[in-house]
Amino acid sequence: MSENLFEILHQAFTPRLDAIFLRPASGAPRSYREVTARSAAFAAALRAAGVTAGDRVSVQIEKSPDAVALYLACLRIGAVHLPLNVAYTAAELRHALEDAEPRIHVGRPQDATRAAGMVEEHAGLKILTLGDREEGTLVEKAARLPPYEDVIPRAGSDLAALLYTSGTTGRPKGAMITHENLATNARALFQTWAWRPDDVLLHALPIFHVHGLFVALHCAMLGGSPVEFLPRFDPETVRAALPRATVMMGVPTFYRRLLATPGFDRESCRHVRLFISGSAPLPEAIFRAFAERTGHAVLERYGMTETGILTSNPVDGARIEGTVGHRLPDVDLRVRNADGSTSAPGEVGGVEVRGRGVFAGYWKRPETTRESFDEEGFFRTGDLGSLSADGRLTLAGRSSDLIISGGYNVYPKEIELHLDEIPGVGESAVVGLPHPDFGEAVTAFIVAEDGAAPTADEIRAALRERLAGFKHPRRVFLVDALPRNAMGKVQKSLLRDRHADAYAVEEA
Ligand code: MLC
Ligand code: AMP
Repeated sequence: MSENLFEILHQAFTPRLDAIFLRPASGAPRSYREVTARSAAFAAALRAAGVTAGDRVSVQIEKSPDAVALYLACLRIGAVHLPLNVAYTAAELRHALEDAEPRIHVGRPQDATRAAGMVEEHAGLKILTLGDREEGTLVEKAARLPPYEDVIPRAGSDLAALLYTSGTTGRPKGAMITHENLATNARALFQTWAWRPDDVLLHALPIFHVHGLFVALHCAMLGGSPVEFLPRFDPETVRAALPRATVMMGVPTFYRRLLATPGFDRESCRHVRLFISGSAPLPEAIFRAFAERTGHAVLERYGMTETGILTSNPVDGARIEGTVGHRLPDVDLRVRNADGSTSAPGEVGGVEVRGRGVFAGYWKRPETTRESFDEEGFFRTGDLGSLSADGRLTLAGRSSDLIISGGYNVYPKEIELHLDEIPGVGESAVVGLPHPDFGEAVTAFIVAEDGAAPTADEIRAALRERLAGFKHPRRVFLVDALPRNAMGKVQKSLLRDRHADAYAVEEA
């Protein structure tokens, strides 16, 4: 039997084909039937452009109902969907294209010139824009073809998506996500969050990451639920749309900004049954302030690109601030000490997971893949945590230097490599420092070469071409030397401790 995720989702929402699926902030709402039909139209255009099962289709486009239809079109024809942050620069895009070798790249119309250059560099790559009806766009090509209504059979182990996530090496690597991974996690969340027939999802997340694309949209599709589909998180728009919603998912920055929004109160949340937070730690102060203001205990869950969602606080029962709850069905989770022994309850160790939701490995990186799993098939998440006697996980930080800024992951190494190339920079160290709005802020420490330090403007200008804005250091400190231990390794913890208050007074 085919295990194509498209079929699983389609079967689930078929009883509600004529109900509204996506209600964008502007433009007409789209029913499940319309989005399904659009996916068949895009599937025809992709196939006509030569995409076959297993081919990668990279997309760097704005959030829209058509972007969702394109994702479904990829699933339908067995192609591997590769979503990219719209903030990525040409250099970041180039890395993904070189590594993933997609058959087709679908970009924004305004990026057409940038994309045209890429075609010359990547033999066999075709570029399309989603566009409107102009000549050569995906939409226009689809309109000239009969829709492709079939669904290509897939095994559970076949790839459905390739998501680039950074590594300690500094270069993003593709996490291979299968149809089974996605279906397993979608079902587990649907069940754990007790999805209801009358649920309405408020969606203000980007759809190039696990959170907005898989976690949020798959739950809605399994329920045939309507989605208030906002282009981005704007607190005022969210406040205005909330009275129509029963479930909202977001990163902690969303909740902090909502609390700072005039008029956001109990009345704004009158129909909401569940506020869900994840992707970064939810500060206890926000949890408490939110509960006080709205009467809602935000439900915190924990996950990763490589694994999907792993644990969740309960819908019924106590949601304990500072903990990320119990493991989901189908997740085998343990906490181990450095010597390989199982940590005692309350003892902090490395979080390791196994199960049908855990990814198939890193694209074209068998060695890194092998190193990420242990001999029993457990994936080392890199997160540190402890389990309570009743199985609740509390995270205690990360074993890597990963920075999470407003829910986006930033790997210091990637930034340091670029900083070190700037004339006048001798060496650099990048750390995350506590920030009132983003949770953590990317912060750079630079040692000048021969005393000729670049100015802050020069650094900004150099990075603009190379890195998406959310990765840029919010502050750059010029220092005489980086603190090092006896082995010569930069002591980032000292930098973090010494400058912990750097953003304490920054206007949030
Ligand atoms: C934007 N900017 C950021 C930023 N987002 N800077 C630091 N950290 C961020 N997260 C910068 C831009 O580069 C730009 O800089 C300026 O802020 C304005 O851009 P914007 O797009 O208008 O920003 P804003 O609307 O304020 O965005 C903040 C945000 C957004 C929190 C709403 O970042 C967001 O939606 N985050 C969600 C991320 C997410 O979905 N994560 C899930 C990963 S999946 P300049 O200099 O150009 O002006 C995952 C697994 C799991 O982790 O468990 O879910
Ligand atoms: P990503 O690689 O973008 O999928 O990010 C995954 C990482 O986000 C995890 O390894 C955690 O470090 C972090 N994360 C996700 N959810 C939470 C949470 N609820 N609390 C703390 N950290 C989280």
